[in-house]
Amino acid sequence: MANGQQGSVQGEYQSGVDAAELTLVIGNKNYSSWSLRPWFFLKMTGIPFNEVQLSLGTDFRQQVMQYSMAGKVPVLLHEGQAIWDSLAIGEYISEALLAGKGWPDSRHQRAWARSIVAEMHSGYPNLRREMPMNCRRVISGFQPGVAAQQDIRRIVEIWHDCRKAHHADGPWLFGRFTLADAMFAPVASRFHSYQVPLDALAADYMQTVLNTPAYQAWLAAARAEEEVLAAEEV
Ligand SMILES: N[C@@H](CCC(=O)N[C@@H](CS)C(=O)NCC(=O)O)C(=O)O
Repeated sequence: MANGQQGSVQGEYQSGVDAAELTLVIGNKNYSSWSLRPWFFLKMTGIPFNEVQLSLGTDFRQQVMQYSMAGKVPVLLHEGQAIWDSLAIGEYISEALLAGKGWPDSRHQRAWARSIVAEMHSGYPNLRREMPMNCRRVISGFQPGVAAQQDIRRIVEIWHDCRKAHHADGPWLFGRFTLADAMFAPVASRFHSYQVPLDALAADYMQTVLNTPAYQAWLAAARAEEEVLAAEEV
């Protein structure tokens, strides 16, 4: 089913989950790109949840170890179990709470979506290093290095391929909103912050992500945070 150009897609995803059942542990909204992924996925699919926010700057290790021995955020807590790592959390949400609707409908599309999500999850080290997520900042005149430019070109290529194939079904990578969009949401934020020049198709997709009430709510919270992590500032 096609969605409107922007906004909520919640109506398509009925989970019946009680907010009391689900807790997502995240880091600073301004900086924690991995936290944004499951947070955005839950918000966009309308699944209610509690949030525990930790500072990546202060006593992080000590605090996060209460939730996950992996020592990183995000962590999802459900039915007495901790699920860590953004992709494992996304898979869990799709399977346990969305009856599989977190992924596209056809096997072919699911394989494609899983491929680009895996590529995102394990790739683009130069983009990550040179252009750390910093939602509230807009940096003009930033020039990515050659390797980061290569990462950017590859991501734009992925967005093009997906949007060209699925534009008739809605504004997301696979038409309707899926986990793939949540996994690429921090890239949309980075492209905006670092003012990456984009063609119309890629700019349009970036804007689809940025214009959602979910992203806007994350951004408003990021702007309200006072902590500055020097290591994340370019
Ligand atoms: N592959 C993990 C990466 C998680 C990650 O690196 N999280 C960062 C915050 S964005 C973190 O916890 N950093 C703190 C640390 O490494 O001490 C995922 O997908 O969740």
